[in-house]
Amino acid sequence: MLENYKSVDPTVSSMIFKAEKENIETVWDRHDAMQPQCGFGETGACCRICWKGPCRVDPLGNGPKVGICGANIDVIVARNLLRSFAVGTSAHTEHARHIAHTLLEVSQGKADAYKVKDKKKLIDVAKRLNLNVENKDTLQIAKEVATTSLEDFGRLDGEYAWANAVLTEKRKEKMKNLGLMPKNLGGTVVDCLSRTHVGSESDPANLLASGARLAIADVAMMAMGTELSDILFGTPTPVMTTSNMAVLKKDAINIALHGHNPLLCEVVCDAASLLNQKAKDAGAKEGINIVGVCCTGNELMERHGVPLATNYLTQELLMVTGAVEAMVVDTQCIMPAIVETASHYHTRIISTLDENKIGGATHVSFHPQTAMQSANKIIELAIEAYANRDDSKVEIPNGAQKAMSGFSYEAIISTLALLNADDPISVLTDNIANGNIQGIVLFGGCNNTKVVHNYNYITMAKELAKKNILVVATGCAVGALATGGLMTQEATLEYAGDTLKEVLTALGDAAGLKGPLPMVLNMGSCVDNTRVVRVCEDAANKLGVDIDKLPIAISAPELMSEKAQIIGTWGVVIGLPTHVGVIPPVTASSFVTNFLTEGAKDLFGGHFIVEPDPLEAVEKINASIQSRRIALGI
Ligand code: BF8
Ligand code: SF4
Repeated sequence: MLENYKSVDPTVSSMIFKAEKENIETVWDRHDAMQPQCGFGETGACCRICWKGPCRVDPLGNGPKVGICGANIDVIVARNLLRSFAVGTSAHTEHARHIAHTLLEVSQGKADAYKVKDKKKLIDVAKRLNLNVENKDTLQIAKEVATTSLEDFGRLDGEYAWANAVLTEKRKEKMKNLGLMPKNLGGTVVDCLSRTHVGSESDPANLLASGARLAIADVAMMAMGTELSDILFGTPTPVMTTSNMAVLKKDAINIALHGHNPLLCEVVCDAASLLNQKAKDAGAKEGINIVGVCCTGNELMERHGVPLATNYLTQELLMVTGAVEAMVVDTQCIMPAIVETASHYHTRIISTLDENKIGGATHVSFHPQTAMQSANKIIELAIEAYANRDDSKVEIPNGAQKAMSGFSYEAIISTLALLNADDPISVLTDNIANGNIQGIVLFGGCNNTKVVHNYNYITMAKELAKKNILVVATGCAVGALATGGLMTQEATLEYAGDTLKEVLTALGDAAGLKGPLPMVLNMGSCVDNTRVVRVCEDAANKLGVDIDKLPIAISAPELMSEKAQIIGTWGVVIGLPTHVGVIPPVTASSFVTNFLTEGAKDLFGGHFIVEPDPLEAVEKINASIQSRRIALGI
């Protein structure tokens, strides 16, 4: 029955139907055309590292057991994995670097479109980076925060400031003892990549260990990305908004902002409000309607309540509504296919980063110093495109889903403080200790054509909440759980177990919501996973343990990207059981598979749980949570 569905979002299903009618190819058509997918690639047994290859090693059958150079299956699988992790880390890092660099330019008066919006956060960050803030003005502190952050890329002396800031004392100690505490970002990435060069490292255990060091470097960079974004654009606070493809408006110029980095989308929003009248003059009665896609959407949703139209897998389908004037993209998770989809409509695809051009798109070069000019140009292009909209092709689905967003670490702590101003985190830890909240699960990660779009997220979140497990979400999990109606008070009342409902109601009432908090707390984009790490850190410190003892787990049931792979890996390395719902390409090596699912536990306390079935996955995650509760004596 479920096999007949591609997505559980009805607004997506109606656009799939329209795409079929209009003969427009979608990601699912290309998935089908790709079948059967190569078994060597699927299990990680294919090596293309040097030009003697490709080598396909056959661990079970009668084929070769080693590559032409003699690399065995464990080495091949571990090297492939490490390379993916390095790409994921690099992507997070570029994101963080752009933001840090812009903060530096702000401090030097070189980027007019930006300013320090959250001074409190700036001071908090400075202190966490061990900077002295006494007698310094805002721009001086901003300069030091930016400089310290940028130094982390190639720091020669001292400690990796952001790794230091993001880990618990106990975890730092552990990683130092294991020799796995990174010194800086650049050296760590280069070290990992150079190990995978032909004829370099052929010890799979050491390759995996360097992946753990890289994972710490990655979580540090993600924290940098989130925290510096909060300084420039504001720390999110709870906000009501809407989600799914029904957020497009027939009588507006619809601009979809897609990608990851808030530097661009924030300024496009500013320009849109300034040019709204021009859009009305062009005939769009409702002016400009900005909607978000993927993590850019999450960034805008958490800070400004901008509606989130959809997540990764369905980005093409948004244009099938025939009502999108422009899809503006920056970097990461942008399907090259959007250009072909747009060609069937009047939609302009506008790429913006010189280092992330999209073949066939209109390129408007974006730089922080001239951000407003670029943003104005983008809006002008969208207004121009509106004149070419073909009304006969327009079909916007009905029924936008309401959703609450904006649960930053600070917002969560402030909400807990409503019940105990002196010791906010104890509200959470006491309720964990007394069993009202059995544990916490963070949903993150992507969508994947191997899974019915959004199905696993929604199925699992409801089951976990029923078991009194608090659910939080980031990244494309937000798109799934928001469009699935689970970021609402109604969902808490309908699905949460009795004691979880009680706690969420006490907090919601205290916050003046006249009812519970939403069943799923929306913590933002993928880089914002580090907001959750801060909650974990506070809870661990309160309970006097490290994170690896907490009844907290991660789930990425529809994961695909390299970024999500390294996030899952740092989840394990900081001590959390981490579920993935897609079989990773490692199964050709029992050594690597066993390390990820079992061996990692001994070293780090966390491990991977691989389970495609969502209900089985809930059982396995819950079993991990329960065994941690027993070990804690609660
Ligand atoms: O950083 S969850 S598909 S959009 S990688 Fe990409 Fe995956 Fe979505 Fe955001 Ni994250
Ligand atoms: Fe084959 Fe070794 Fe070259 Fe990989 S590195 S392609 S296993 S020869």
